[in-house]
Amino acid sequence: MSMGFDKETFKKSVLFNMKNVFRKTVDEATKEQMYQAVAYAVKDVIIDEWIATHKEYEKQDVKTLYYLSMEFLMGRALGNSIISFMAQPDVKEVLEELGFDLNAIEDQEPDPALGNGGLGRLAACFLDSLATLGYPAYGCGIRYRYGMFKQKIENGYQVEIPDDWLKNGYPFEIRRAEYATEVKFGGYVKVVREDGKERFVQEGYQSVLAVPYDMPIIGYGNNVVNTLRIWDAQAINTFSLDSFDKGDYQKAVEQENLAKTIVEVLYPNDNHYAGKELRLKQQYFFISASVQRAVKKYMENHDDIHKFYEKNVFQLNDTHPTVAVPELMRILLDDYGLSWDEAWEITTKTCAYTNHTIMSEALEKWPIELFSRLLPRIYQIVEEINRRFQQKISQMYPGNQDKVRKMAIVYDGQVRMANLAIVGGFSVNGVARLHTEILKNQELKDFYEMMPEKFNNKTNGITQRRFLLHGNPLLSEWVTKKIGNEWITNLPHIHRLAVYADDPKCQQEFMDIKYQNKVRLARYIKEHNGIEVDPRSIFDVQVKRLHEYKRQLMNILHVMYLYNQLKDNPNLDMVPRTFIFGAKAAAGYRRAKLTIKLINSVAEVINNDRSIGGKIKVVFIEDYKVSNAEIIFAAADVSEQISTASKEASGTGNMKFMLNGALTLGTMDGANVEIVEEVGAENAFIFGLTSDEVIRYEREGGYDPMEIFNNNYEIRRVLMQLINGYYSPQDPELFRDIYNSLLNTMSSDRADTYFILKDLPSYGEAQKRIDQAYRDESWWAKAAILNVANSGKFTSDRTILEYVRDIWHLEKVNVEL
Ligand code: B1N
Repeated sequence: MSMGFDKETFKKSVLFNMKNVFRKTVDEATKEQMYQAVAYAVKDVIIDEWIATHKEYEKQDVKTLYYLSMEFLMGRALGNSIISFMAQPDVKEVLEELGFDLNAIEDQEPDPALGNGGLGRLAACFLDSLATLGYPAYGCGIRYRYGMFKQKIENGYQVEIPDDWLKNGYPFEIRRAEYATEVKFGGYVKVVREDGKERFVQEGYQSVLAVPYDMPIIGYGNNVVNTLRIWDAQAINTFSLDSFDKGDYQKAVEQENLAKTIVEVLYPNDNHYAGKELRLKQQYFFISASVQRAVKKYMENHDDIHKFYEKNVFQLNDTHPTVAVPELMRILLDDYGLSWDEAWEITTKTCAYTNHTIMSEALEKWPIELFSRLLPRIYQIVEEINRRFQQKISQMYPGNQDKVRKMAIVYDGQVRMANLAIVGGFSVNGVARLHTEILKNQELKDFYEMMPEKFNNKTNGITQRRFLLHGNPLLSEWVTKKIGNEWITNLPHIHRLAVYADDPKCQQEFMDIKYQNKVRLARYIKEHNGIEVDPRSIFDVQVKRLHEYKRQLMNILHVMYLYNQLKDNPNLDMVPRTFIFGAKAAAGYRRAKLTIKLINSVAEVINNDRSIGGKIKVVFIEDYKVSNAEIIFAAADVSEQISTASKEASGTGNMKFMLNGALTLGTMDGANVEIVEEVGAENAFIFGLTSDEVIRYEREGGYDPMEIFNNNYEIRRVLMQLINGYYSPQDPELFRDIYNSLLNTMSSDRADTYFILKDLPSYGEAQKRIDQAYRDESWWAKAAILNVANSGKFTSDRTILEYVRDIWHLEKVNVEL
């Protein structure tokens, strides 16, 4: 049991909060009030460790990581905090004594969703691992007033509801007004001459006050509490309505509006760059505040700014925080008066960049006009970085304009953020082995040839504390009973389960747990979707953001095909299957939204057709998010990881399924490659084009989906059902765009951009293999247990240790209370 926690004190604290905050006794309290009272009691326990941790950091003068990210998809804090104190049984008891159920209380917490998908959730897993391993780190981000929208399904369509997560206050955050700092936008740069030296000052700007809120990040059982610091924006000067100066009044109103809009909402795009001015404002806002604060904090205890990089490292979570490079330069040049070379050395020794995608539509490129208008001084610095870099290119490759064209930071009227991030830092990493190889050999080939020493791979990972210990208590207890609890902080230890994979009794126990978890999910689906599903059927799950490259469309086309087979032959011998989908589509992504409608239309027809004897069910789970994800992973038999090879940088859902004993049905893409390597190809279902084949088709052409359409009757039949009203009798044209996207060259550069028809036959065969394999329960149980047993590599603890070893060079800290 953990140091800071005492059951009786905790109970008193809950009762005290109930009285003080709500003026209520426990028997009158609502669940929501109970949640608040418990959350504040938990914060009480945290706070001493939080203070102690930072005292220790200061005492040891540690090197600190700043993980700069536009997104942190934290999920609920209460349950995880309690687990981190190893106080879960006690808290459960206290609540039962007070007449409440811990699960129901946890359910009251809003799910802080300050992120879109994998990239934001990865940031959250990294913070969990950093604290658990005892490394000094801050997460730095934005306190969006509205997080990821809540999804409702109405008449089969996605409807977006604002996520007002701060409505009732958030008990775990602390406002730190003392660290508020000004961030400036617009205006112009004036050159001032002072004793023979030039100084650059920004004038005529608008500014906002960045005010940080801190959230505790609790290490597992080690007294370490790190900080997620998210910035709110406030107007800098309250203005008076009777202001004489019209200009001042106008400016004050504008600044007030700027502050309000800047942190208003998370852009709900995953793997897509929209190029909106407000987005660049958001980026500079939180970066300027974070970098200013980091420099100030360092200078409070050090006198030599030249050694800044010895105590600080900035990790850029994709290109979104790349203005950190010119912002650090600005501070060093303009505020500390360093020379360009001095400032450049410090900056490039401080910054490191992670690339998360090669999708070209995600590449951030800002028009010079916008960039220089919004950030005039920053733009000057970017131009100078570019000028010097182009000079270097010309020295290395004399007369080679092609190299300049490809690698320049400012080119063709645009600022290219990836190029800036590569040039401005000392490390560039991809997020899975295959992804990094593609970066080195294709996307970033020229940079790799010029500076190979910067490039490295860090295969993603996930935290087993949330996705097994918290999300799947039954399996978690079973694992601990078999092999002890070391896996909680040392996941490779879970390999000890492998010896049980062949044991019939263990197989039975495992399958019973899976069954109970399926019952739990079935209950959730009944409650939230009103659909009855059979927990004895195969739960075949695809949950992730909706994107064409992730190919939810291929999944549903296969369901349509299966349904046709069943209609032809109602006696078809197949294991009953429940196809489960969960996905949010970016609000402006038409085709993705239409795909959701298609899935729901197919579900509507199939689920209501009694002639197929319930052999297929299709469920679209509304509002897929971290909290229900935990329930979904625990219940899955089949994990759909079916992106077009080369397109999914890593994937992390794939790892969460594996950890919970689902078998992967996937392409050789992203981290699937490494998953299969760990678990063995015989314990997964692999199909489809390889990344080399995809890349060759993309380069050389030679893929014609129409040929498949003409020659494959079953595929043709399914595609015709998209345009003959089979699933949309009131509007036969409804799915025409999807049909066109697969066959019609006019609708995109190349029909079937993501090789869906090409991979469909081999996908269907892999699905058949699954149907056969599931009939042998012992085989299936063995393969599932082996998936759990071989998931050790995919803990984010391993990923963090690699970042520390190769990039960050942090020292582990012990915190004694
Ligand atoms: O990052 C994850 C990977 O596991 C996924 O494969 C990858 O798709 C995801 C712009 C992104 N890449 N790029 C984004 C998100 C928001 C945005 O505005 C791009 N997300 C990923 C973690 O490495």
